[in-house]
Amino acid sequence: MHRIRYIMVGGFLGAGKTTTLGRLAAHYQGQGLNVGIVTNDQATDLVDTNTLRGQGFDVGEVAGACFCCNFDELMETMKQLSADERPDIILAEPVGSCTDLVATVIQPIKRLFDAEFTIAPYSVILKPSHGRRILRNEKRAGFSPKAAYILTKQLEEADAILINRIDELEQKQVDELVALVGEHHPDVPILRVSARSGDGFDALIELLEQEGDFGRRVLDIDYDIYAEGEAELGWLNSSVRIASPETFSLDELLLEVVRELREKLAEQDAETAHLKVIGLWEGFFGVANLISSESEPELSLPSNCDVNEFDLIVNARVACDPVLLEQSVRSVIAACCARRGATAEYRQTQSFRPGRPVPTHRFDPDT
Ligand SMILES: Nc1nc2c(ncn2[C@@H]2O[C@H](COP(=O)(O)OP(=O)(O)OP(=O)(O)O)[C@@H](O)[C@H]2O)c(=O)[nH]1
Ligand SMILES: [Mg+2]
Repeated sequence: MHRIRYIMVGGFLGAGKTTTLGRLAAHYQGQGLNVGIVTNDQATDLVDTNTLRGQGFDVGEVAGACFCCNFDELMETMKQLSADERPDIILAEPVGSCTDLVATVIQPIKRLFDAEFTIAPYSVILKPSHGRRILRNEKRAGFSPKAAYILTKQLEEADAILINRIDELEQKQVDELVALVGEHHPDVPILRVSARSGDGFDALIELLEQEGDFGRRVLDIDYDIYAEGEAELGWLNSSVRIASPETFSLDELLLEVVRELREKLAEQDAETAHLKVIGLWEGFFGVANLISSESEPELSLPSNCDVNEFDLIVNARVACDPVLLEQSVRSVIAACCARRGATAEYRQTQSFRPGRPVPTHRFDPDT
């Protein structure tokens, strides 16, 4: 029985993890390898799971708690992925507000499941806009000092740091970021990538093939600051069936929801970490995102579909009261539906502040 290659890619909310995993999965499948993906969230109804399944990948999900706090379910989910055919590779995406994953996920896999898995270098993606401000210690750098603490800890435990979105940056800006990250993390390889265009992925794939004792950078971390940083975020997952007597463009509606939510949240001075919506209908899907309050909403994966009925999933991670977040989501969806004479039937909504992380295991390789 071969050992499965465990490739985990971390990074803050909206950094580009799902886009990166989709690209890696397509690459490995193209090489004839059997690939499984595991997604993760604090609640059910994940845009990411549906996005990756929509692309034809075999995806298991750990929903309801992060990998570190629900380690047994991560292992069970990976076992399920192996039920039909044992994967060669499992790509895992942890929650974007999670850190300390080396001690609580990689080390436990190494210690308890060494016969079954080999560990690839743990890569962490840096979202340029956010990362630059935090590493430069600028004012209002990233929600709050406590949330910025999470991002810096994520980078600290990485075997490699990926500077993403280079398709949007000038060479000079990329060089500046590489220098800035290098000042803080002088011993860590830094890769320049675009998950969107695939630039830099040859180097990433080469890096991920390296054999060695990866996942060793166990953090010295203050769980009080970490927990308070996470709890500053309002978290919302909602799934809604939208139906109208008239046909309308699915993509326009997805973008409208994100655009109007952005406006509503700006009125409340609530900073967005990542707002993503997916529309699903009969095998078609479209995705729209907003990755910060300053950026423009975008249709990252168009469906090019006209529909009169579809399932909408909203995942919002915004620094505000979750009650206000839910009210904002409901009023925007109501307004978008009203314009089309459509109805919205809520299947499920969960809105909350993430609770304190309590890892199942926490191992230090030196103890
Ligand atoms: N221009 C550009 N956009 C990108 C790139 N990578 C990701 N994006 C976009 O950034 C947004 C967020 O990407 P995701 O892959 O969903 O980010 P994530 O890290 O998985 O987000 P969470 O799971 O919410 O933490 C999407 O709109 C992507 O299309 C990139 O290299 N260039
Ligand atoms: Mg994701």
